[in-house]
Amino acid sequence: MKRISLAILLICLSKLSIAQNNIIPLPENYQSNGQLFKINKETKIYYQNGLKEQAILLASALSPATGFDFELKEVKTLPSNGIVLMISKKENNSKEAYKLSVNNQQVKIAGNSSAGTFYGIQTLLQMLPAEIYNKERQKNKAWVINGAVINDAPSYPWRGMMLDVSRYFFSKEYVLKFIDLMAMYKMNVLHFHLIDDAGWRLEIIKYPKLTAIGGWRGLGSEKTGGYYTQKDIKEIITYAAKRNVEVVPEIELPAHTLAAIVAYPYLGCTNQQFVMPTQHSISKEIYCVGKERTFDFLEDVFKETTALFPSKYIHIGGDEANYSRWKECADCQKKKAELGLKNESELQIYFNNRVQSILKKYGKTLVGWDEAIEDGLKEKMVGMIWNNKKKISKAVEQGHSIVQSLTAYCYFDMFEKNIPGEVQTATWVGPVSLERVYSFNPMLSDLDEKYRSQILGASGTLWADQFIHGNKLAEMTPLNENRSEQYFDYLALPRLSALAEVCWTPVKLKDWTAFENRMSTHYQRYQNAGYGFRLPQPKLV
Ligand code: TNX
Repeated sequence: MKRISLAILLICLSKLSIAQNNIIPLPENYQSNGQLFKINKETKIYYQNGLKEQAILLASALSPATGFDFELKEVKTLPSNGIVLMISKKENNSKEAYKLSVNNQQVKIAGNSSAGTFYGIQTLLQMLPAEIYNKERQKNKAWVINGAVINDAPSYPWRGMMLDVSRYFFSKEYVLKFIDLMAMYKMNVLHFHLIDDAGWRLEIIKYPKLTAIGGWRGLGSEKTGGYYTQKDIKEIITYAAKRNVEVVPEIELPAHTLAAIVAYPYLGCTNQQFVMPTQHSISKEIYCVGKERTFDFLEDVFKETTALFPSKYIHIGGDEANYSRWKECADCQKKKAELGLKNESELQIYFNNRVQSILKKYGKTLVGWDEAIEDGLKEKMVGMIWNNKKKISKAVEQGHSIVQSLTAYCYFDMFEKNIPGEVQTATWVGPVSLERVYSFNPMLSDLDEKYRSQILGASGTLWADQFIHGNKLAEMTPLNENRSEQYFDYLALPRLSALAEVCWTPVKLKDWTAFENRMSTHYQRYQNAGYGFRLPQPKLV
């Protein structure tokens, strides 16, 4: 720990030109006014427009480190002092926009909606000394905020992170803490990769074996895994919603489904009993497209899933389907002939259309990896592009929307830099450095103006296929503090902060050197808030 603190100090010292405004993501408009506001034990938090929940969140963020017990008060007329939370619609039509004004007497946060107010609060926390994120009381600290007027709104509505909880089962507590981290950086979509070959993590009441069998691998003391009960999921969704994070579940199909096929062998083409994998590989077992029972099963699964998740989006994966089973399966081939389809790719489009009509019934929009965007889809979908960016222009012309998750910028399971002795998890894309993430522009430079709003934003991924044995890699991590979950923090940070700025800040304001300078104070914030992270190599050391 001491070593990390010293390194942080050196990084701070190496950035002598630390700007006053170290906020990440950089706000759209920041005007300093030379005044100062000091939070002390007399400071009150006032709120209007039913923002009690936000006031409670703010007080609980400020109390531990300051040691102050804030009085919360609903007010009809605007007071002239204290911290004021309110909703006041501005010209900017984003519901996530806010105006934050700080002068000698008052901090006023006016959001376009409660989401905007929440983001104003996150900005305010970043204007305070980094110690504000400490869970213990910081004695003799002056809680001073530089006066400014900030008008701010996000560039993109989808500012996401994907957690692969299938290959590595993250505890509910980790997920909640990860949501806090996303909220700190104004990210708003948690893409929850709940299903894959290596584990089914979502309780489905009608099919208990999905989790009883498909949630575990290994035997005896080697047994690892777990799953989220529907109660856990509701808790995660409620916690996230309070922090303006929408949880989008991914129910992979037709491939990446070995765990389900182990639990219910009839879902596969061969009816064989397979076992849960203990090594990472992409299984060639796939849901049988030739059997109606497959669709009955999916109908039931989506009935429970859509009832559970309020998001209008359901991700169905659709990536990396190996068609060899469909080619060998008499029922699948019969179906292909009946439908007059030429090949197995068309069978997958048929599969997706069947799923899409189930989702439509529940008022949901389908999200899929880029393999799922094909001609012949009956409804508009959201394509999450990890690989084939050539599909984007045509997809938007066809009315689909896009979230960018390109491997070269958004795959945080990749190592960041070649550092001697550093354990590299995934390597197949090559390094994804902080600077590279920061350089990402989700917008296509030549995209016609009329399609631009269909580029919804970007999403980082924390794939966990390299962690299939639980702690194997984590024991070798540079953090040397042995838990896999800390290693995921290490993969996520600081890259998540860079992606947050990519998604939020207008591209014309982006500047790598200025970002690096602002970052220098954020390592301390991560540490105080209890997150693992990867330090850049300080230039002066
Ligand atoms: C590709 S991208 C995958 C995942 C792996 C990841 C590892 C995509 C849709 N599929 O199954 O975990 O690479 O980097």
